[in-house]
Amino acid sequence: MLNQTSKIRDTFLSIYTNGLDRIHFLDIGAHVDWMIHKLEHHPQSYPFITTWHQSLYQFLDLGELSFSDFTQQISGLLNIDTVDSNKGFLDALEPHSKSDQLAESLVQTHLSLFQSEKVSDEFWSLIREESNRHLQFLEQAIQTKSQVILNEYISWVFNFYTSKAVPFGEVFRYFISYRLVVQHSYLKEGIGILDEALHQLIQKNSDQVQQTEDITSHAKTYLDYLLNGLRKEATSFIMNLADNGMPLKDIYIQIFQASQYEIGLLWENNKVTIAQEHYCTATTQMIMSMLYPRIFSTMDNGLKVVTACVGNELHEMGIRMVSDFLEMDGWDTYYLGANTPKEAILEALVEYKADLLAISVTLTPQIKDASEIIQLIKKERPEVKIMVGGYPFILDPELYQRIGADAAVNSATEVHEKALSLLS
Ligand code: B12
Repeated sequence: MLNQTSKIRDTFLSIYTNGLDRIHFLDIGAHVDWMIHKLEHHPQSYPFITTWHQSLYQFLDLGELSFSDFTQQISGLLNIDTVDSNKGFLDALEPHSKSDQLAESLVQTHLSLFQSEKVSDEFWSLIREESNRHLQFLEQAIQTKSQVILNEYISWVFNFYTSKAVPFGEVFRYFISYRLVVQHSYLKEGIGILDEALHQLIQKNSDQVQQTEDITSHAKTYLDYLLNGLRKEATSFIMNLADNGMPLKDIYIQIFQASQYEIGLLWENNKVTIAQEHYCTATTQMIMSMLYPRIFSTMDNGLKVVTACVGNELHEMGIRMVSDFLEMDGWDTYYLGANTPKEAILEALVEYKADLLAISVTLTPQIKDASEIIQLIKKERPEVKIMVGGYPFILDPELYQRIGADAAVNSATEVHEKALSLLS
């Protein structure tokens, strides 16, 4: 007992005499692990540990951090690399546990380390809902060897939470728990790219993180109508532009795509509600349908394409645009929409005798499904060319090769030419 007490005293002393600015997060991580181990194996030390623990909480109560304090603390966090000696409850993680189980462990770890009073109710429900996805992004970044995808995602997580007024300190503490769990799980090989992504985050300045897009005046007018619930006005605005000769492809890219990207940024920055985003998306889809008679009027070029989103992918407007652009260029298109099962895609390719399969992925976890379908098609229908597109392929231009696709392009405007070059 004497030893434990003096160790706790030493810990106090080292924290307070070294001063916050010189504290290494290596120490914090190790102390947290040590404390958990002690609590598990020596419950009699509880009163001492509790006192020490409370001080540690005060130390970690970084709710009032500025962005630069936050980045400084993250730099320290990156130095935790030897915490696996006394891992306590982290031992319970199965080496191959699935991401949903791991997400539960992450939530429990966070609760054990920081206790519920240190986690606001809103943040608590966010991390309960979203920890699984945060882990799936890391898993896919590891599997596809894509640093840039993780960089972008960590930055997104940071911006998404802090724009909801979650204090920097809470996000920081969550990153501590996330990193600890990753380090002791089947994802531990990802610790290097995770640290790099955290490094990248701290190099960004806070203004860059918050920026929204600079959109065209047509897109701005259209979005203003939608955000004010003026669906009829928005529809007439687009129909007038089309009647006055604005090319459909320009309406799609410069107005529909631009306003969708903008609404995404506004939602990410907590400036519009989910309901407003749904309303905008639904209205744009409705107007796209009203434009269909103009799309289907072109000549047939004899080529056939199946277009789809895979896995749990619900973002279907991008692939719908790809489909419509190919239709305008004379292709016969077979649009399957959101979250299409692998088998259904294969059946459609066979039944439809398609020359091309176009797959869209917006969320990184769906890369796994895209990769599986590509392997299946390459085996069962090797003559079909496969093109992929969407956010991860824009971020990482070589990613398509690593998952076995024949090509990727960044926008519906480039699809026709690229497809012709693949099929020639
Ligand atoms: C609308 C929307 C939704 C809708 C989708 C409804 C629908 N019917 O499509 C709903 C509400 C379902 C949704 C849900 C979610 N969403 Co959402 N969503 C959006 C939003 C605002 C617009 C998407 C869109 O319509 N884009 C317009 C199209 C035209 O653009 P595009 O997809 O990029 O497509 C173009 C190119 O990429 C390319 N392309 C695309 N596919 C292909 C394929 C091929 C073969 C080729 C060649 C080219 C190509 O060509 C297209 C045309 O030029 C985006 C914002 C954004 N930046 O996109 C967020 C966004 C994608 N969503 C996001 C998130 C987080 C989610 C959720 C996880 C939220 C949640 N907590 O539940 C869920 C996930 C659902 C799921 N399992 O898929 C984030 C993703 C963040 C990240 N870092 O990954 C974004 C970026 C919002 C944001 N800024 O934070 N979403």
